Amino acid sequence: MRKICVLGLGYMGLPMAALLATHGHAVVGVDINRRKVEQLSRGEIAFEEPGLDELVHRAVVGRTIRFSPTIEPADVFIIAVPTPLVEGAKRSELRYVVLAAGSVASVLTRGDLVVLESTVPPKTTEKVVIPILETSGLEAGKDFLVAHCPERAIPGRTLEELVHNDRIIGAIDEPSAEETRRIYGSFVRGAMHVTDTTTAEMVKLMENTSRDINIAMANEFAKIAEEVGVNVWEAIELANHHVRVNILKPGPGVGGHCIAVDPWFLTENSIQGQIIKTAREINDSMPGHVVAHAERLLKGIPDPVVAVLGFAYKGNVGDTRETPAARVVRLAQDRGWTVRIHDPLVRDAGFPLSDSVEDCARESDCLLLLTDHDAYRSLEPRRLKPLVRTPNLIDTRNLLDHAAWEEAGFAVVLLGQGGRLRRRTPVQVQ
Ligand code: SAJ
Repeated sequence: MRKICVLGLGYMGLPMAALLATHGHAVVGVDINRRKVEQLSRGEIAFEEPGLDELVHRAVVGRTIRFSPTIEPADVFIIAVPTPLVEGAKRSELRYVVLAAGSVASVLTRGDLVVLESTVPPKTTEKVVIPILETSGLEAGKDFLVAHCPERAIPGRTLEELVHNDRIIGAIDEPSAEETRRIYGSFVRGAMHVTDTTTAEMVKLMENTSRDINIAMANEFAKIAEEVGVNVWEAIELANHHVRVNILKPGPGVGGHCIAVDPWFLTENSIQGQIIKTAREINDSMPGHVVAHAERLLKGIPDPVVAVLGFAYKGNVGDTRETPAARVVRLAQDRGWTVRIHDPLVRDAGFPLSDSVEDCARESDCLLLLTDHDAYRSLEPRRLKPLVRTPNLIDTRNLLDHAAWEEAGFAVVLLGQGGRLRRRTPVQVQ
């Protein structure tokens, strides 16, 4: 059994802490936010993640986890603090990593292992974290062990993916790799691949950047399809029948704390990165593109009211970090439109939220579906039609049955559909 301090009790740190605490370790969850520590100590978790409540509860009852605002000596330190962008700039804010490494340095002793989980620009472990840890008077590799083990689990399936996904262990030497493998091996069922710390940093950034670029390609296809009168969703589905093609889906933009952020970590210290920057710009242009669709539909309507359905950054989660919905709402408000927002999973949007879809839709001039929550699939256009002032619908996720909405009297715009919507004709298979 190892005593493990997990620093940062957010979307990744808390699940990690709970998994370690239910797999044979004594865990102290540390966070500088005292309110969060008090809430967790009372068993309150500030965000939804399947299975997490139960796992934390199990660890608390089994007394293998406790929460504290202050770090204490331990055998292992796992740093899982946020690495956002610097306000108004396209580069990483490493302030929390620096603070966390400094606090580890204050209690570090010979033989300890320090693992950095936070996503960081290449060379951060070597050039930023290790020098801070060495202010303890101890030397990395000689006196203590270091690894960078980037998290790769997807919100909404964090626990399942933390257990079953492969892990990358970027270690400074063989003993660091071995000890990290031992700790993570207590719950990870995927393979663990060992490399150096800078390669591990780069791998994580490449994964998210590749997804960002592929989504940008889908978004660009959507814009071109609108110009040439093609339904991009149908075209993508057909293209994906090719054995070596797998195009992702267009949408109102890329949100979340990772994919919209991490690509900039690759470009911040490099003169390369043209595709990366362009992809970011294309994805960032999507909220404006969606609002331009709404502008066309709302032309001539005085004091329009827009009903936004879905505020989370993606379907079936309540997470609003970097959500493109916030940009859509602000752009709409800048035009003087009244915006109402509904989301069945979001607790705090930073904007007032309607209690029900009906409240949101009442007397509105355009329903704007931004998030592909399963709950929205069962929306009934015939029930909403008498409530709205003008029956317009924009579907940015291709979630709804457009024929049914048109039959109920709505004018429907589907993102990535050029010209009029047409019924899907079955594709002939030879
Ligand atoms: N999106 C699209 N079209 C798609 C797929 C996604 O528009 O075809 C949008 C989503 O709506 C969302 C955004 O992209 O706004 C990102 O969603 P996501 O589901 O692609 O990814 P995240 O941000 O929830 O999690 C990603 C994952 N990375 C990869 O799949 C390479 C996850 O494995 C990482 O652990 C996570 O980032 C992270 O923490 O880095």
